Amino acid sequence: MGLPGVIATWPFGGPAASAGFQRLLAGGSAVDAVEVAGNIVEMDPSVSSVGYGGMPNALGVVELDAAIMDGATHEAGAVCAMVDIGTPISIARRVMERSPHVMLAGIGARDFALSQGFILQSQLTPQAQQRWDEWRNSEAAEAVVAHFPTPPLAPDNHDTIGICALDAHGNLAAGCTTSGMAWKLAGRVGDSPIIGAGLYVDNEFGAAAATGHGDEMMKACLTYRTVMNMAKGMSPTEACIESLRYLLSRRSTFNNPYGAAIVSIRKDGEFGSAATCSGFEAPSRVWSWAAANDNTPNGLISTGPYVDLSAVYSTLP
Ligand code: SD4
Repeated sequence: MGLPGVIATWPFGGPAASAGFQRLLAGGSAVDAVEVAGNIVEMDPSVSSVGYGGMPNALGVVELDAAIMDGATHEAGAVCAMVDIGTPISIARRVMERSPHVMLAGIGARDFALSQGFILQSQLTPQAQQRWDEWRNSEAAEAVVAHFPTPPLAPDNHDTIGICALDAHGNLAAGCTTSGMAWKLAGRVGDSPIIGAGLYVDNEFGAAAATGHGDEMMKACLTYRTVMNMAKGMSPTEACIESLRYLLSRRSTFNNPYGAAIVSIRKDGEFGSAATCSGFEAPSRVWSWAAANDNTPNGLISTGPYVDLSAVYSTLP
């Protein structure tokens, strides 16, 4: 059995990983740890890409995506394009545990959350409203409305908290929660709530979660591939790198600095991570992730590694 721990994407994953690890120390399961880690970021209005405080879509509506997967049971739950309900990863967990389905969308997700005792609460903060107002009055917004190109990105207008946890019983779990790409078309759903794309776990081998340009990433089933790479014997970091090399080989138009990144944890508790590039829409922005275990209980933030672009496959090995 491995060393319990939690890994999460981005610097805001630091407090999340730490809170998740505390939950593991208190006897919580890997699923509990993933949920509490997600909730911390979802409820933080200063994080402009997850939950309350997330950036809205092109119509000014905050649509949230989230999913959770339990390695012990191989069950999964997800919500997508959900409006006016907070803590979406908790709704995803309810879908997993209290419905016969895996994913609920839009109004159905919201009504299910209400039936579970959650309350209606706008997820649009005044700051996010102001950012949307500024965007809506820009030429870029006209282009989105008129031509539907990929919406312009800025360093703080997208990012997902992806989380993987291993508990003291040796069970794994993974989760993702996000407001998706800012200014996305209404109804757009990214990779984050899709099992095998934004997150995946196989209790025998490991767990993985992803962040980045979901419209591209979900075409390569990145996290399924990462876990299967660990099953083949790769280290968690090698497994992430191989998946991203696959993405880059199959999506030759995948445009760095639109980035993609993965975090992973193996059955023995070893952490791994990789990204396609530094930058992620801002030259100075580096790929960062956070991990917490007995050695780093407060969540240590690390950076990189990056895929060696000269080693991207021309044909698969
Ligand atoms: C999405 N993957 O909705 C998410 C956004 C993200 O870094 O993680 N951006 O496509």
